Amino acid sequence: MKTSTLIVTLLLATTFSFAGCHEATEGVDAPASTYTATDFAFDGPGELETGWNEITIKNDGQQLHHIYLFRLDEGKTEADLIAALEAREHPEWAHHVGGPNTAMPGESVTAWVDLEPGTHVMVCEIPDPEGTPHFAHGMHQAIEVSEADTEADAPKHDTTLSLRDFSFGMPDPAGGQQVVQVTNDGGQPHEAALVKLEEGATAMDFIGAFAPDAQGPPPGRGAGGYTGLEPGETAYFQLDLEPGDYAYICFLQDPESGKPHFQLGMIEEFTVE
Ligand SMILES: [Cu+2]
Repeated sequence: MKTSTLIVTLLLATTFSFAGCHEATEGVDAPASTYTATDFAFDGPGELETGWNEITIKNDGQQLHHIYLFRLDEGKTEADLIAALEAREHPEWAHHVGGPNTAMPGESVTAWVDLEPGTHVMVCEIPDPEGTPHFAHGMHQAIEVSEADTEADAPKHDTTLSLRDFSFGMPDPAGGQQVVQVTNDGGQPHEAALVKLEEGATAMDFIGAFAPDAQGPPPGRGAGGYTGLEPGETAYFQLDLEPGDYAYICFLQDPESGKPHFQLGMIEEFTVE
């Protein structure tokens, strides 16, 4: 490289980094909180403030875990929610706020959540090998959300994901680090559970491996995503996609048919080149 070219390159790099710097200081960065997941508990802040929050699950357990936040109507308690969830109910007074989806043991997943004031409860709905959801083993934590003086802005995003009744809408996937803006354009709460599939495996092979009579480990691994989100709401999550086959899956249940959404078509396989 000639010296003159090098100088121009350096000047351009400097200009761009100043431009990036300027944009980053325009808004308020979302405050970041980490929740450590073990088998079976969460450990993290019990108080947060309204607006965008960056929430990370750090899985120090042996099983898969996620963060699924509910905001409760006034007068309802953490015990009320756990009793309802144990009865396989998702009551009207518990609003799906979501959070970072499946983190493998030893890994972390980050999402951005827009919080409103009120009592929230964080649960893990992932089942143990016997089929009992982790919240029934005590994996839940209450979080009080109070009004912030200055609410943080939403993060910048690189791509989008639309949740619909019953499908996923997304542009052609790209590899690498990215922030996904997820919006529920449907009429029911939905989630996006991302799975990285082993070569030759389908998303249904992966789901089938969790059946009570299934043999062997599932042909894939949890790779993040976002847990249940109310219709009309938007959130964000971070991905780092290496080449391979993936699938978004929604495990939430359709109240009318009693079927999980993936059985109604809410399952989307894609390949990252
Ligand atoms: Cu769904």
